[in-house]
Amino acid sequence: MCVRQSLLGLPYLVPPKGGHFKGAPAPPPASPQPRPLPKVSAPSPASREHLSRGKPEAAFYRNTELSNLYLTKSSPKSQYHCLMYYSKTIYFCWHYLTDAVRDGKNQYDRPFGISSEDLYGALYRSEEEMIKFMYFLNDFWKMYGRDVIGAFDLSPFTVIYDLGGCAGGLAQECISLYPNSTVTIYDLPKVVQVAKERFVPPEERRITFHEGDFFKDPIPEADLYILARILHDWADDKCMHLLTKIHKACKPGGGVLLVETLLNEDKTGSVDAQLFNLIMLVQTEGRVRTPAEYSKLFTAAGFREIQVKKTGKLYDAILGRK
Ligand code: SAM
Ligand code: ASE
Repeated sequence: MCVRQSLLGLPYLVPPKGGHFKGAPAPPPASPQPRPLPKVSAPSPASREHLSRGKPEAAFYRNTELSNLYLTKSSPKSQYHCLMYYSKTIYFCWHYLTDAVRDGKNQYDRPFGISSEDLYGALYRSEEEMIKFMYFLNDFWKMYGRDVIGAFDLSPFTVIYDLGGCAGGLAQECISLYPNSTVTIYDLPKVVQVAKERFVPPEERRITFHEGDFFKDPIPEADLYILARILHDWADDKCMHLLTKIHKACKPGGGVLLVETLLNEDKTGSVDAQLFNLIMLVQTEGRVRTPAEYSKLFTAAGFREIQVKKTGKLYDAILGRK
């Protein structure tokens, strides 16, 4: 059997040559006649007893190690929330992909009957949706958090703000990799409340919170600002507004760490990057960009020494200095 990377980075299992998984019944030979469906019945009490005596090979279907790792809710690497958000929320926007391409804008009015004038008002149309989004985004950092936080040596930066830090998955990675750092999660008040209640344990003294709107409210001084999956939500003018504010607030010698999926310079890219670009079209005001497009925004806001690190995984990192 072989394991491949799927779309969106999740591993999936491919049957071995010959076409079926070990332990599963061999598929019937191809037949031109439709075959009657086999009757399916629950295992008899005797066979259940047999299974519970620890002979799982008697079952046709069971979790593989990979399924146990990524698909069970209790696993620390669980991707459960990610899959649920794709199927229960994003999928409804995809119904209107044609309209999104025609209109060149996101689709909240058609499936949900709400205006997207305030993007996060639409994404967080109920507290339940907001919490689902927070769990969804946090699942990614169980897989890729270490790669992006370790892409550059961030140890010289000790006072760090994670702007739009959400549920804090990256903040947790950051304090665990850099023992002298403290990270403040800056996000909208209702997001900060849920992050405190559900995601970040109160005894974690190196993670603090700041409630605010990064477009309207002041941004405090820091050595490093993390912008993970923020700029892809917005058109260039809003990105410029935010980056310019950050540049003003940043200590001299400080910087910005951008974490995003990147397209190639010629706008080709991995299937994941192309799919994310379409998701950004149906769900946000932004898009997936190339390293040169981000470098241009950074430079225009006053940042210099811009370095791009491709991680080879779903998300890459760009560091700019003041
Ligand atoms: N950085 C996190 C990550 O990568 O998992 C979350 C990324 S999420 C796509 C965007 C985040 O920005 C959300 O947590 C959202 O609440 C926050 N956000 C959106 N608009 C904001 C604003 N005006 N001020 C502060 N935070 C905002
Ligand atoms: C957002 C990120 C996502 C807004 C809506 C979204 C994702 C799915 N829907 O900021 C996550 C995956 N996409 C990217 C580009 O990382």
